[in-house]
Amino acid sequence: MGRRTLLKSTAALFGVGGVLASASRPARADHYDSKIHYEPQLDNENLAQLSVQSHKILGDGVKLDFGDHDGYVRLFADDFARVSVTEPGQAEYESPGVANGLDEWDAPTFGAESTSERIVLETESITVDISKDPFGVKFLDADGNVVNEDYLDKGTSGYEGDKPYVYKKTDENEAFYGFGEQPDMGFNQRGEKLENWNTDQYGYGPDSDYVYSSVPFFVGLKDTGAYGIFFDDPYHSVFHMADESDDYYYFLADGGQLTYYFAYGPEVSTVLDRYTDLTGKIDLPPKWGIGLHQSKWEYTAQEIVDTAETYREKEIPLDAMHFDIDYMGGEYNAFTWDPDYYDALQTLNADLPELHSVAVNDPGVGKTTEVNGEPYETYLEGTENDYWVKDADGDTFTAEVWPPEAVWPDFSREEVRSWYASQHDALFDAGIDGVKNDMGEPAVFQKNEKYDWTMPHDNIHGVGEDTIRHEAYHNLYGLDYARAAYEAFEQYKPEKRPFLLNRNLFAGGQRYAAIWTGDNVSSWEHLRLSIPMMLNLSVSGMPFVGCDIGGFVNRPSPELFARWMQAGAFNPYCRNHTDSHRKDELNGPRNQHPWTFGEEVEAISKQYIELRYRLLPYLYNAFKTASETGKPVQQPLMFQFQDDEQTVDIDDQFMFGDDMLVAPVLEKGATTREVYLPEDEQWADFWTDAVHEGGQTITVDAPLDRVPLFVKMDSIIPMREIQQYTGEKPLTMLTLDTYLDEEVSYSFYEDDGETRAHENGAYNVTEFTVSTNPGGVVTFEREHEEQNYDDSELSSYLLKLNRSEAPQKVQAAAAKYTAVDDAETVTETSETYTHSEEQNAVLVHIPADEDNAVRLFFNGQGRGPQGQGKGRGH
Ligand code: MIG
Repeated sequence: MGRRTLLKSTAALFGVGGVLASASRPARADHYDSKIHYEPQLDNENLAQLSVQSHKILGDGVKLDFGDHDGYVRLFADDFARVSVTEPGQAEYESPGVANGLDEWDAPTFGAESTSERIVLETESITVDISKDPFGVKFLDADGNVVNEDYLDKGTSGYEGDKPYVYKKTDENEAFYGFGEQPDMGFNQRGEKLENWNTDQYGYGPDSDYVYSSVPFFVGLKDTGAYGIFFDDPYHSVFHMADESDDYYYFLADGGQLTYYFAYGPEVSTVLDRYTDLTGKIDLPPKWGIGLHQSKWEYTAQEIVDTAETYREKEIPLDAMHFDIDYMGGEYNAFTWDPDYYDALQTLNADLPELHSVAVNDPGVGKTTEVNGEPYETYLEGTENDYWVKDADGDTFTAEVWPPEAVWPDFSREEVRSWYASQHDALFDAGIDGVKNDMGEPAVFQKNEKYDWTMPHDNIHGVGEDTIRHEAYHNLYGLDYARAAYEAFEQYKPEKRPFLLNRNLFAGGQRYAAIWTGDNVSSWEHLRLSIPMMLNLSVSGMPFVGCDIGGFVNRPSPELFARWMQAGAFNPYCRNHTDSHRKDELNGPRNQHPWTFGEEVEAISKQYIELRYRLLPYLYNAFKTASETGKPVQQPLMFQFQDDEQTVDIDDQFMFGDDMLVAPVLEKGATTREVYLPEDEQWADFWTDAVHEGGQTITVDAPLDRVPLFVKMDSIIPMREIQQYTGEKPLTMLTLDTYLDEEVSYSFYEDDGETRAHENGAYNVTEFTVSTNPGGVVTFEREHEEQNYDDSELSSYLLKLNRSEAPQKVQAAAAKYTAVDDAETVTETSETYTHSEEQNAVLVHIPADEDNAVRLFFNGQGRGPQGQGKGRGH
C-alpha cells in the first residue's frame, strides 16, 4: 500500500461525521497527510578532499592531521575499529547510544607501518590500510581480501558543509541488512534509501520514509563475509545503499561528527556480538514479559477486567493486560489515575493476582495544576525545577499532544531523568508491573517549518553551557525517555527484572526496553511487512521485538487474524493490540480478541498461543543467548546460513531460535506455501515428521490451522506442559523434543524467571547430549554445568526421540527401564519408556538425578531413529 492508498483509508476512518463524537478528546488525523519532507542531501560539487599531512601512532591506533581537520582510527579490538574526522582539537564523539565506549576496551596488539603513501595498522584479524592522499580507509581480512573500502571517485569522506558523510565501494553481490526500524517489504536493503528520523507514523506503509526509531547501523554481507558499520550520529541520517549506482553506497547526516565503527565478521553473529558489546545487550526479560500480552486502546475499565477473565475462562494462556492512556486522570495526565481504571486494576490484582499489568505512558505532561481535585505534582514539581524542554527563545515549550496543552521533560538532563523516574510510584504503587513508553519521537500535534508532528527543530535541550538544538537531539529523546523509565524500575523494583516497551529508541535502546513497531495496519500487506521489519530490527541489535498482532489500525478479517496470530506466536514480543473501536465502526468489530472472529479462529489462536507456552523453555533460552551475545531470537535465514546464497533475500521466513524454521502464511486464501530449506541441513516437518534435504524449495500444505514449521535435524527443543500464565506451575518435567541424526547437544538454562538473582549466579545450566552409536544404540547423557539455582523443581526429563521405531530395551548402567503401554504412564512414572505409534517416537522418563548414561537399544542393525540413511521423507 502506497502512501496515497493509506491517505484514502485514513480519510475514510476519520471523515465520517459523528464517529468520534463520543471521544473525550478526538483523535486527530491531520498528521497523516504530512506534506513536509525535509531530507538532508549532499552537494556533489562540494565534497571534501582530505589528505593526511602528518600522523602519530597511538597506543590504540593512529591520529591523523588533515590540516583543517583531525582524524582518528582507533582499534577497539582486533576485529573492531572506529574512524572519526573531527574539528581540529575536538574530542571524538560517542552518543548516548554507546554503552561501552573507548575507555571500556583494551587495545589489541597491532603492528603499524607507514610509507609516503599509506599508513597500515595490522591486528590478528584485520588490516586497516589508510591512504594518505587522497585520504581513504580500506579494511582487509587476514588473507588480504578487501572487506570494505572507501569509494574515492567523488572525493574523500568528510564533511559537505556541516554534513558528515562517507562513500563506500559496493561489491556485485553485496547485501545490506539492519538500519533499525524500516517499514520495507524487503529484508535485503540493497538498492534502497533508508532514513532515520523518529516519527509518529500512524498507519505507516512501505513508502513511509521513516518511522518511530533510529538505528544507524547495518550489516554488509558479501563473498568475503559479513561486516558491520555503525554511524554513530543521532542527527537525521540517510543511507543510500547502492540506490544511485551499483558501484557505491554512502551515508550522511544533517549534522554532527563523522564517526563510524567498523566490525569485521566474517560471521554475521560476530558482527552483532561486537555491535552489542558497544551499544549493549538486552536484559534477560522476566518470563511474563515473553508470554502473551493483550491490549487495546480505549477499553473501558470493565472491559479490561472482562477480557482477562475471558482468557482464563476459555483457558487461553495470558500473562499481561495493558492499560492504555485511558487510565490516566484528567485530560491524559501522566502519573495520575482515572478512578474507574484504578479500581479495575485493583479488581484484577485481587481476582487474578498472577496476571501482570502494563501501563502506557506518554512524555507530554499536561500543563495543569490540578487533576482529580488534587495538585498535579508532576507538572508542579517539573515547573518549579524548570525541567521542561525550551523553545528557541528559551521559554518553556508548550504544545498540544494528548493533553490539550503539554510540556516535555528534558530527558537529556540526568537530574530530569531521575526525577521523572521517581514519578513512577504513581503506577507501581497502584499495582502496575510494566511500562510501555509511547509518543517519545517526541510526537507533538503540530506542524513545523522543517518537520511535522514533533517539536520545532530549533527547540533547546540542556542547560547553561550544555545546550543542543532539538534537531541534534531528536532521535535520542526516546532513548533517554526509556533510560528514565528504566531508572524507575531500579528505584522502585530493584529486585525484579524490568519490563519496559518503547516505541521510540535510538541505537543501544535494547539495553533499556523491548520495541514494537507502532501503529501498523490490519492488512495482508502489513502482516507480510512485519517480518522483514522485525528481522531488520533484530539485525540492528534489538532482538526483543514485536508488532501489534492482528494489526493496529482497522480490524482484520477472521482469516487474517488467524494467520497473524499463528505468525505472531513466534514474535519475540507477543502482543495482540488494536486501535480504539471508536474509529472503526465501518471496519469491523469493537475488539480484536482471539474469540472475536468465531470458533474456528478462536481454536486456531488458542492452539498457537499454547504452542508458544509449550515452547517457553526453548524461547526463554533463546532470550538468554540474546542477552549474552546479541543473537536474534527471531533470526533471518541468512543469520545462520550466510553461505547459502538462497537465503540472502528471504524475507518471509525466519528461524525461531536456533533450530525452528517458521514460514508463516502471508497471503489471503492460501492453503499451501513454498518454503525454502537452507542447504547442508536436513529439516523435519514439525507436524508430520517428514524429513527434507536442505537446499531446496518445497511446497507444503498450509490449511488455515497450520503454519509451516520445520526443525533442523540434530536438534533438541526443550518444551513443557501448557500453563495459563508463565509462572503458573513450577517446571518439574522438561520435555526434550529430539530430532536426532547423529549427535546433538543442548545447554539448558534455568533460573527463577523474574528476579535479578541470576546476575549473581543463581542459575543452572545442564547439558544434554543425545547420540547415535554403532550397533543401534542411542545414548542420552546429561551433565550439570552450573548448579546455583536452588529453587529448581526440575525432577525429570521426558526424552522424546522423534522418528523412531520401538527400542528393544532401555537402560541406565545395569538398571533396566520398564516398558509401558502408553505415553501417559511414561509421563507419570520414572524410569519407564514406551513407543508411540501415533507420535512415531520413543518416550523415556529419565529422573533428573540419573547420573548414568541412558541407552536405548534397537535391533542391533544400527537402525533406531529413522535418520540414518533410511526412512527419510515419509
Ligand atoms: O496517538 O495510546 O502506538 O499503541 O494504543 C496514538 C494510544 C497514541 C499510539 C500507540 C498505540 C497506542 C495509542 N498511541
